[in-house]
Amino acid sequence: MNSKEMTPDLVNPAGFDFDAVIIGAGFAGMYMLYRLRQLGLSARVYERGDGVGGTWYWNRYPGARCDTESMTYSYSFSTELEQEWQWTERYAPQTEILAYANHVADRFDLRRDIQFETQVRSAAFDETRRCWIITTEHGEAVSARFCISAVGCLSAATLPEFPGLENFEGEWYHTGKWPHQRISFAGKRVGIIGTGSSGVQSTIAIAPEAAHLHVFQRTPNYSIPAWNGPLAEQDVTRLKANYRAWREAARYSQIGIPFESNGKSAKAVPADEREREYESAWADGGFNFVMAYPDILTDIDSNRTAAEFVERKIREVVKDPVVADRLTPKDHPLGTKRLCIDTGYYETFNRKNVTLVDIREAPIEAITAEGVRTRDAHYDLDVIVFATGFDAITGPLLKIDIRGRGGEQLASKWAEGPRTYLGLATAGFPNFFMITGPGSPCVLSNMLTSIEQHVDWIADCIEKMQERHLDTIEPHMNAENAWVQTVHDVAHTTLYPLAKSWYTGTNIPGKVHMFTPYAGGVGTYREICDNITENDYEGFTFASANARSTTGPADRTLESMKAGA
Ligand code: N01
Repeated sequence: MNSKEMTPDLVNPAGFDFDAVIIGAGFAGMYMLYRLRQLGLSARVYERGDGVGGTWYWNRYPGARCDTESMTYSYSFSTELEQEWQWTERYAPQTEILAYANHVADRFDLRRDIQFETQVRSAAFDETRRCWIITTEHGEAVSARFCISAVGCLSAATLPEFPGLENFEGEWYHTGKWPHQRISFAGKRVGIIGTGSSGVQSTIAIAPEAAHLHVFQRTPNYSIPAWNGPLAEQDVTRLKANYRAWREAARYSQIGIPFESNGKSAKAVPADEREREYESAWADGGFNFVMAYPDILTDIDSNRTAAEFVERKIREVVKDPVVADRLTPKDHPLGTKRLCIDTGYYETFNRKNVTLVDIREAPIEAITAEGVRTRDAHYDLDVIVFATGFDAITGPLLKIDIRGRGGEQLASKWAEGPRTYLGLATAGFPNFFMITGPGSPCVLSNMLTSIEQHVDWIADCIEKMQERHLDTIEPHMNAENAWVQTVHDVAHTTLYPLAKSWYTGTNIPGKVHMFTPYAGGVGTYREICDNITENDYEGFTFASANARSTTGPADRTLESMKAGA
């Protein structure tokens, strides 16, 4: 007996094609499908790739790996899955994460509800029927009661306009849309443009293979060692035995990864104590480093102590002092541009076949038939790798023509920046949910922790709507306004807004500059969401076919939200 047969009263009574359409079959879309099936609901997932995995399907560039540890960057919803899957390295390579995504799809029989190679073009709310009409690039149109975005935050790759690219006679690739076949760099002159996480990882992987590698850097970023390596059997066994407590700690942590904080201010402790702490955090590697003191991301003087430590490390590793200086960030506090996590990045610049090109000093003027021309020189290249990033957080959503009540376009509503309640929903767009949307911790967190929290919240909400025979849910405008203000205010208690980065939208010409993730921490955010649920969905408006009813108190005060009350 399938779940639909078990709960016939829950099945879509209005004759829509599906109870829900989910856009995207990455980790968010797959888990959402799993949870909706548990409720006995019908769902169709549309996925533009020909396989599951989202980010890990598209980002196949050499060296791509997750910089959250594999035992943490994984689903927690199934203890069997958790116990049976064997991660082999501390930080999993893209191939292993994609294999994991495929294993999940097979293990839970998800593929039968996923339509691959299908991009969603538009989603429009039909006010008369109270449903969403979703149309695809193939001209297919389906109706669904709920439309759930699982498009991810970093899935709209951007290629800036470089004059002359069409004349380039070599090969070129974007890290975020990497081909499926292996690309050989052996004996080739390669140029990488961009030094964010993708550029850092590709540099490390391509340098040993290429005849020569030119790294075109506009802005240096801080990179912290991962110390990646094989996972020790005893560590895996210990963590698997303790998984429940570990996951729970992650859920109530700052960034969805359990760290123990010393609770001190970096600038207030004696210099020798601070040095020992930083050495220890450096030796642990990864995001541990920025968590060494809780005020590194909120106090500029404390931040400087951490930045100076890393800058010293760069000078110790990189033999040429001019190159070391060029690799040293000068325009932003540590961690305010997304930290890179590497195994051997700075060391790569000691190789004879690697050259760092400072394109802040001498910008790229054009791509020519033979390579890249900067203001000062021409670089002959056989391959160019664009590691130029993404139209982050809002980009993937706004590529779809999403229209709510009265035909209002999401892009118009968000013309001055995204407006959401909790990053989960937006007023005027009933029954439209966003998994890890703008205004939630999203990219400031371990994505798997945040995805599971949002999916569970959405699934529980839909279940309650079924029980109460409610047709639609949407945020009340007052609650949304207060939340947008909260996200802004919390961001400005941190140093994040000081950097030009994809966090603030400054990497995209014409994009509104605004720090959109909720920076108050995963644990605090979860408590806010849970309190809202317990307070009968405070700030949300529900409606049913028979009567319009506001079941949640509409007006939330800023103070109550900040306090997570
Ligand atoms: O993109 P980025 P990314 N001319 O935006 C440069 C996640 N991720 O793909 O800083 C010249 O960080 C740009 O320079 P500048 C992770 O969250 C995770 O690397 O704008 N250069 C910058 O150096 C990450 O943060 C993982 O001056 C240009 C680079 O391109 C996010 O994805 C791995 C330019 C873009 O860096 C994005 O990372 C990979 C131009 N016109 C990615 N335009 C892991 O988990 C842009 N640049 C390991």
